[in-house]
Amino acid sequence: MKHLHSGKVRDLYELPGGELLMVARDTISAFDYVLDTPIPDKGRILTQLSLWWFERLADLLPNHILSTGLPPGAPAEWAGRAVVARRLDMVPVECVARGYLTGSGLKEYANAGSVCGVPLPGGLVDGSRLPEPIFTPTTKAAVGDHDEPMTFAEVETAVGADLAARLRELTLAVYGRGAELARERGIIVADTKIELGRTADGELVLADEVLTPDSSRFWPLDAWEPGRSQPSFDKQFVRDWLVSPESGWDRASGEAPPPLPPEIVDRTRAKYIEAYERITGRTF
Ligand code: Q0Q
Repeated sequence: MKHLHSGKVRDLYELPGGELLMVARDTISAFDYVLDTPIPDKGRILTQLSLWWFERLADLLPNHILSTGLPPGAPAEWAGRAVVARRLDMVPVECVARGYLTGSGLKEYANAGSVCGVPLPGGLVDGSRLPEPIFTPTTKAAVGDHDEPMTFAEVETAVGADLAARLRELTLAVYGRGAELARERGIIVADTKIELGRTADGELVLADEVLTPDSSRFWPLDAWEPGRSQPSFDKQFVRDWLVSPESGWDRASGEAPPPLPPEIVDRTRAKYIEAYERITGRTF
């Protein structure tokens, strides 16, 4: 099969019939580095979580999944973390919805009192829940560049008013469904990024992965406290260890982080399993 693209934690291939094969790796990224130490089963756990969400979102919109079985020629070790997807004409906009203010959105808000041109009330702090979820699209930056925020008017210029309205509507619907269900199970989905593509006859289809800790910020609900940085449901053990004296890593040095100790790997794997089992009600 032909290798098309490698992301931080996933690879994309083209199959002989023209379909795509998306393979999730066990790698984890932190502080904008892809760490050397894999988290065993992370790729499989997040692929299965994403497939569970695709099923639950099917009444809102179709998805790109054609098969979850391994195609001929694919290595057996990819079982459970590779999906065959139909090739779509991807919309040139990162479709992001935010229910909480943090990260780049918080920075924009601090400067302008708005995010992607959407005005917000005063007095919001890091981790504040927004009065209602907002659509905060960005450009699809080239590898190594940063995605730039887009106003809704800029999205309309890029893809036309009708499609822009559909992107906002679907992004907010997917986020709303996911955030509500996850919250009932003790997990805040603070924000999420979805990828939408179009078929030859113009149908909008949900692609990529959906509502995973890699495409979204997952926070433990019981630790939520606006006014400071929220702990990550899945990455906090890694972050805390990397910035602790124990790691010997100096983040300001610009050097890549050191390998993770087995205990941090194990506890992080357990968090991915916990997120999967809480949300899906299934045992991994
Ligand atoms: C497509 N990606 C993401 C990516 C690196 C995934 C292109 N059904 C599709 C999909 C999907 N999904 C894509 N293109 C056409 N049809 C998805 C960003 C990047 C690894 C995996 N890039």
